[in-house]
Amino acid sequence: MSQALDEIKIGGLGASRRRVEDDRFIRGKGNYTDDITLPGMLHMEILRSPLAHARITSIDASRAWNIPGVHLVLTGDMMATRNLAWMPTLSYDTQAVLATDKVRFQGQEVACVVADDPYIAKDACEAIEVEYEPLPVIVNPTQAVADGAPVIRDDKENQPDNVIYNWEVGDKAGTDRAFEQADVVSRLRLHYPRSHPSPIECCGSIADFNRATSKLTVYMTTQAPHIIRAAVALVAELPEHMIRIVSPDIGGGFGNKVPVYPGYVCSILASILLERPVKWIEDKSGNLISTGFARDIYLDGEMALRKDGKILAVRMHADADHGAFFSDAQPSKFKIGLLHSTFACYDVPVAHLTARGTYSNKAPGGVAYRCSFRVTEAMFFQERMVAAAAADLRMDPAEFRRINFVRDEQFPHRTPFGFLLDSGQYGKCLEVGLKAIGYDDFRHQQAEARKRGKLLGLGISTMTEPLGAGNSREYDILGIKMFDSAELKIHMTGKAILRTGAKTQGQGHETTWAQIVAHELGLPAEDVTVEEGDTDTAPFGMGTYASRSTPVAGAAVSMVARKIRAKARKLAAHLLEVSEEDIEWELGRFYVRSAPDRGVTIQECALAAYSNMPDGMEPGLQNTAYYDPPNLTWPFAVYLVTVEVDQETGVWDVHNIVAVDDCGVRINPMIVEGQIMGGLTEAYAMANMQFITFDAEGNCVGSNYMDYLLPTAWETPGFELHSEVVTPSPHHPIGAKGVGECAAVGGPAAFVNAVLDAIADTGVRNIDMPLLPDRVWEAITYHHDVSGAPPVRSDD
Ligand code: MCN
Ligand code: CUN
Repeated sequence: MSQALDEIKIGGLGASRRRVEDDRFIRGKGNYTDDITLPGMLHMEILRSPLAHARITSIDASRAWNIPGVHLVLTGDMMATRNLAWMPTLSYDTQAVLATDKVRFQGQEVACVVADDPYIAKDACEAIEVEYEPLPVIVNPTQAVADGAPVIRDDKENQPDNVIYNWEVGDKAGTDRAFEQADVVSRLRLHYPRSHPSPIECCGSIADFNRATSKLTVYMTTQAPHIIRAAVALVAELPEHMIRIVSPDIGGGFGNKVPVYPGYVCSILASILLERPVKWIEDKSGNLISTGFARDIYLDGEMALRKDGKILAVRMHADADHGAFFSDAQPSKFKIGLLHSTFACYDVPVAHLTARGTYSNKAPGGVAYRCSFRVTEAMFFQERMVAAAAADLRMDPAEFRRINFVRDEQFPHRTPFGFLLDSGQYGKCLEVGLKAIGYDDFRHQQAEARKRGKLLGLGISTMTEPLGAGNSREYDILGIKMFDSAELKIHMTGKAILRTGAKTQGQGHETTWAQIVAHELGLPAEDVTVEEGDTDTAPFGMGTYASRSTPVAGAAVSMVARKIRAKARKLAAHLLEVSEEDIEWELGRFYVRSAPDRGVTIQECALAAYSNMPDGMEPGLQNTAYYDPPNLTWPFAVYLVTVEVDQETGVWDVHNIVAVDDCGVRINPMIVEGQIMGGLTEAYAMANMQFITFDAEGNCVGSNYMDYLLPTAWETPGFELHSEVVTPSPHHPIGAKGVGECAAVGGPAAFVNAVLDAIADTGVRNIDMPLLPDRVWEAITYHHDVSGAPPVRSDD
């Protein structure tokens, strides 16, 4: 006779619970970094370089110092006296905090002013006189390795050129042999342009050094507060226990808020020097010109194919433009992130990948933007290659995928680059997608439309993403192993507070983590408060990026709740006066196996933990779990897009978008759908309208929202989402896989494939993103590929 609670009713696993955080967000009651005002707080602004590459011959800040209301002017030389002119990056490189010798990209931080208000600070920045001696500029990898190229990083010993790394993975000899057996070799070269996460809230920090207690508190926009605490301890040489990093509400991160930026460091030093709180809030152009660029990678690939469509081998090379400093946050073993997750969902017998990273006179690039460390590039390349290969074989692209997918019975599947895929049903996802978009019908309509001179196209893209770094064996950042944590305290009245080492930026952790607790313990989700982002209270964790929260911190939430349940079971046995072995659990309640009517609720156990514990038992009901995942989780998705291209103008319109996402068990289906819609919107933006590029002088074209377009609800097409395929992760405690980035990762290729399918008759194999109308028009009109980013275009 079961009295188990209805899990959906208490807001457990699978409940589309409304987001608790939205109550404050939509009322304008969020507490963002810029909302915080501390007594005596001063304001900091940054002076940025107008030039991309130049020697600094002099900096005269005397006029700025004399402006009333100015408290401090920081320059590189002053930073140098404190050993803070340079800082280490998360990829074992160094980055200038404030420029001393040279500026290396347009927008680079040259000086800072701290004043009574931000307007005085901004005016004073303009009063600083900097003399520059311009140097030749490098804006792409070809220029970076050209003979006689200026060495950008002449500050570094043992850096004779602009090459950061050469990296390779896979089996070269085996791949070469497989190519000899090929019936057809399909080739493609493409550029994934620079893109910018561009969260609505820019970066910022408020540093508050208290001389009386020697404690430094920093409120800041960071996705990884504990890593920042460690970085500040090392860079500023402060004891770690005297540093408190608080990440309050974050207005979107998308990867932009993972790196350490000079503004953070300067505000901290300014607060230490002035012994007053110092606030730095970046403006939009500062954010767009200097922080967190992603992609900017040239990919060359070859696929060895058998006539019947089987992939025999893949060979690829990546040229990554990292800008002036190599500051990616990524697992240290992998110089080009997880780019080698490419082709993971296909049964490729053998593969080889080489990658070269180079410096250029651009802001640091290569950071992850809604991708698990370069997976966006990996999947884009894969799906564009697959489309090209199917075309070369004159095969239907759906059929080509079908024959090459890893089959259900092959899991766990080892990829040629060494990853172990946990689970999936790839073929089934594809069938659901094809049916939903009406694939066969569409092909008829397409043929009909062509007769009438109308260009319709359909693009397919699939993706599988390695989500959930660690395990700690393989994944670390600067040697810090990647795992995560959760701490759960159950109060005596059965209400609870949960804290994790992750940090929500809009993903809804306050809602979903409580659902996991509800699922494990039967406490109503609304009785569980979730807190993240304060290093003084949260257990140590690596933060939120790479959609690792559900796979790692979310798993820790399950595990800590199970520890609590184990102790509650002892309390239940004590209350029911039976031995623990005679106790059974059902959601929210322990009962006596032989007498199911006799039971106690989890709330009664909680009260007993403080008021009636058995002899010898430690009082209280709280615990912490650190979770080191055995493997990554591998969600899978199929995205299908139909478009109509206008021949005369090159403008293309989206007709339909179908998304089939299999992210294992969904904690909150509504939140998952929101994540997918957000990702598809970003995918559409990258494919259609976003272009941050650089002219030959290194001027950043696109550092404002007139050039770099953000789609609103008005431009964004509608989506049809499918959730019927669920393949639980076999190693995650509740079978969930990450999902936060899937659609941004897999989406772009669907749009590009659709446009290229519409103009297939022209023989054009590639148009690089963004598929702006002039580029599409050029391809249609001249029947040639349109590749690369200005100023280098393959046809120049
Ligand atoms: N979820 C779920 N069931 C699953 C998987 C996830 O209900 N099987 C829920 C989670 O509980 C969580 C959300 O979906 O509330 C996203 O979970 P997850 O996939 O674990 O991703 P993270 O929480 O680690 O979020 C990071 C991811 C990244 S890396 C970027 S970039 C991105 C993204 O999330 N940035 C975002 N989505 C974003 N969404 C918003 N609103 N703002 C950002 O900055
Ligand atoms: Cu990949 S951008 Mo998110 O990892 O913060």
